Amino acid sequence: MPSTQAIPAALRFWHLPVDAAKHGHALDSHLLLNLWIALALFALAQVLLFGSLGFRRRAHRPIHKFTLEYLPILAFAGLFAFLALRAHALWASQRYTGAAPEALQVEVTGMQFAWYFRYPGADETFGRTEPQLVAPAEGNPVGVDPGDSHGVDDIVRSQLVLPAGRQVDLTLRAVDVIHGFAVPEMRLKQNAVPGQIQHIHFTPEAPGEYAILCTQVCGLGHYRMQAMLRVLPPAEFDTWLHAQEDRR
Ligand SMILES: [Cu+2]
Repeated sequence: MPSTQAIPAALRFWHLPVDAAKHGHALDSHLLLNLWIALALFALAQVLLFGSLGFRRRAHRPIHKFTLEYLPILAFAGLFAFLALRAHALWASQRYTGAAPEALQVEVTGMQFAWYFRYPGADETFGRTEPQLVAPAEGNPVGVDPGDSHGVDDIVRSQLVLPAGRQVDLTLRAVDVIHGFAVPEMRLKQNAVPGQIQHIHFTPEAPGEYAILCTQVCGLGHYRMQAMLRVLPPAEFDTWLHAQEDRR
């Protein structure tokens, strides 16, 4: 697939956003396969439609019902089952397979109307959170329990910073209503649902800055619920993370 830069500016409006994640190519290929098949079926339908205008059925050559009805139905059922199962396998590979043990753990919390990102700190374990402790104005936006020693070194930021080339395991939570965590360039979209923990893992590959959106209409301030994802080269990420640990 050509990169976005290789496409003339006038034609970019229909093109997909730049693909900056490892799994992006497989998803884009599947999307394009769906579109090409839809185009081919549309063309076939037009050929059959116009062809039938001049069709004269000859009495001595009856078309069997199986050929006319059941065969196309079976063919379409097989085609759509193939596309659906392939799509499901791609979808499930980021959710059901489990992240690699060495994946970077980051917790994402959605609330009206902001995203917060928590890193587990040096002990690599998230501290306990309590809904009644959520207090953005007092510097505890995700409700980390100060009584839990694992939470002492947790780092909470309003910007998501990740290293390029390393798998990331996101744990999504929401504190009020359903929010939709989406980063088009990372081909990521997953709802954050109050009372549930959602996991999604992926590997960002291209360093850069990408917008994090909310794709659920979550209230009057939904339009301004945005955050920034910064993907850094691994060495720069390590420097950034150590600086955050010192700052905390
Ligand atoms: Cu939202």
